[in-house]
Amino acid sequence: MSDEKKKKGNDYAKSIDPAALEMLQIADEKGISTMFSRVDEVSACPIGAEGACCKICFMGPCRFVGKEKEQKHGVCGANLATVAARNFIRSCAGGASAHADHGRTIAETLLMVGKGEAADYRVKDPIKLRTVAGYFDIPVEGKDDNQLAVEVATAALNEWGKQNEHQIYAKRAPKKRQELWEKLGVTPRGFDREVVDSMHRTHAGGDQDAQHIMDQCVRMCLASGWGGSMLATDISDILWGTPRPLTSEANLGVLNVEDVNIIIHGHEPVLSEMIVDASQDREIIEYAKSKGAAGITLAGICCTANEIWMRRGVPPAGNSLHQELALLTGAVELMVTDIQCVFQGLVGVAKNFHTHVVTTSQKAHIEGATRVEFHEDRALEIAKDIVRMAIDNYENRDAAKVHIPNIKSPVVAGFSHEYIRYMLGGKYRGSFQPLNDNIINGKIQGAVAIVGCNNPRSTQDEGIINLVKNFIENDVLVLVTGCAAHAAGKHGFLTPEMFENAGPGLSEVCETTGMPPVLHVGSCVDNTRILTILTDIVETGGLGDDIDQVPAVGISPEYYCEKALEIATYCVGSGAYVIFGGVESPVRASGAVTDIHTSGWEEQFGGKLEFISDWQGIFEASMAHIRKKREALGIHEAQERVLFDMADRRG
Ligand code: NFS
Repeated sequence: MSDEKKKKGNDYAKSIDPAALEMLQIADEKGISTMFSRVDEVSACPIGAEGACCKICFMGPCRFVGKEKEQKHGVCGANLATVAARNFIRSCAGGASAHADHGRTIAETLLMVGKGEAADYRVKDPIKLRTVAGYFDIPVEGKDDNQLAVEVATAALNEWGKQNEHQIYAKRAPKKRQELWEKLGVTPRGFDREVVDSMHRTHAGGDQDAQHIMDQCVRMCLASGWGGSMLATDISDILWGTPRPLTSEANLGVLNVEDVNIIIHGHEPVLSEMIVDASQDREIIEYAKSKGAAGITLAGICCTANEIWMRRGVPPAGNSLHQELALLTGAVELMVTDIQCVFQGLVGVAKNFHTHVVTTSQKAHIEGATRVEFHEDRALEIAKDIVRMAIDNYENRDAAKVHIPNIKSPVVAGFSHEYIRYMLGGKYRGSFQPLNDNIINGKIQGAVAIVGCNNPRSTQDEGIINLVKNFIENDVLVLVTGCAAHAAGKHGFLTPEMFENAGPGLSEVCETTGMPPVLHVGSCVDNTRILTILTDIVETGGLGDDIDQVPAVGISPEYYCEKALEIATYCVGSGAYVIFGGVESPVRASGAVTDIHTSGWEEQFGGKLEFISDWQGIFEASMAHIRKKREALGIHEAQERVLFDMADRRG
């Protein structure tokens, strides 16, 4: 949606999700403010929205406005390119910090597990523990899980604090990519160093060359993508299991009027996994029954929902714009939160009901919320206290205020790259070869990753869903993560039967291999699984020798946050074409920085970042890119190739 259209306020649909529309009607009737209504009350600052305001010192803020703004200078002499580049890298530093610090917490938990200091957790995937030990060159023979957990966690935590050495995980990229990073000087050092470097150089009077700032931006984001975030994914798999497909249901209809309903919202599985355990405890369930409830329903919101959806089958209640709507059902006894994408508006909505909003992270509290600090060494005990608090609140529910939309869809989630290999090649011959073969023969034209957020300045789910639908119809395999994965699930796109809605080529491959045309790959931190998949595709052969040659596109149709910008940047640095939709570029005021993000990065990295507000434009640009990459590989003419079927695999 264009900014112009947005300025007109209410003249666009708030959501294409019928459950959201039903709840918004209730919000209107009750006069309860939500993100959907506040977005019309708070108009975006037009100068800040395009990255043309500099407030990093107190001689300003300096605003760059008017036709000649690119020729103007701030009090210090900075031009608009410098200002926009500094604004962009500082946003990415926020996003990268969130993702990488999430990884640090998971690594610290693994260390505690290994040392026997977090008795409620254990190593659930010892094979992955040994795989990760291999990345760090840690010998595994004769070591038990706990000893190895200590060694792996210690090595991993060391990555955050490295001074001049490069991150070990950078070696997981295709060889050619590593050489390119080396040549361009962007191979990432320790994560903490890269963020401090970025904040330091963008202090007033520091780095004042847009290109030079953007080079550091890529290096910092690579440190988060191939470092902190990828470690978050790997160590989560070690502690809670590498995902395999699980069935569940998605949307607000998963809440149960007869149960104590608990929503878990945020990002780190350290908390959500324990809440799942606590809510399944026999004694706790009996306690809920003693209070008159039929049982306990646990449901997730945002990315932590993805984590427990794909590992435990816990139903997702919705993406980030559903967080307030879930409370509006009046049927939620308690929402327990940790970090990121948990909005202050929740407390205002909860006040109208009996709902407790509980914050648990040392890093995050919301004024007016109930505080129960979470500590890994007493994890299950604290999780049980939180669940009991929800049960005790059940009797305070006002039946007259309860309205749960009867809307939910069946979903299958949890396609880790390990599982995709297994699904395509079987236990002993797991391989991406069948996928590559079918991309080469044109049955599958290419792949897109649809990732990231909701944003109330776009119609909720509209861009995501139209893109998913059109891509599969055009034989493009779709991978989804984060809030985009929720959208795909809510709208019925995460089932194997979806192959019937795919184009003839993709449909045939899906039917033969059992692979759904839309694969739920995980949470937002798990976008690193997509880097691994792309690297596997490259290493399997036949589709070029680096990520920028693969016919693939990364898309965030409804982005809202700094994390999304950081993901975009590490994907571009890895060679991907990335398109963001909904709101336009946050630094569009500067033609020079826009040029760096597009033609400049394409020349340097073979990938680029574009902002296209409407989904139709995103779709066309993506298909054109896929065609261009197929042509470059010489695979644009249709070829007939034999599909791998079960007999081939057995052979
Ligand atoms: Ni990621 Fe967006 Fe938040 Fe997850 Fe959802 S909003 S950048 S998808 S929950 S992090």
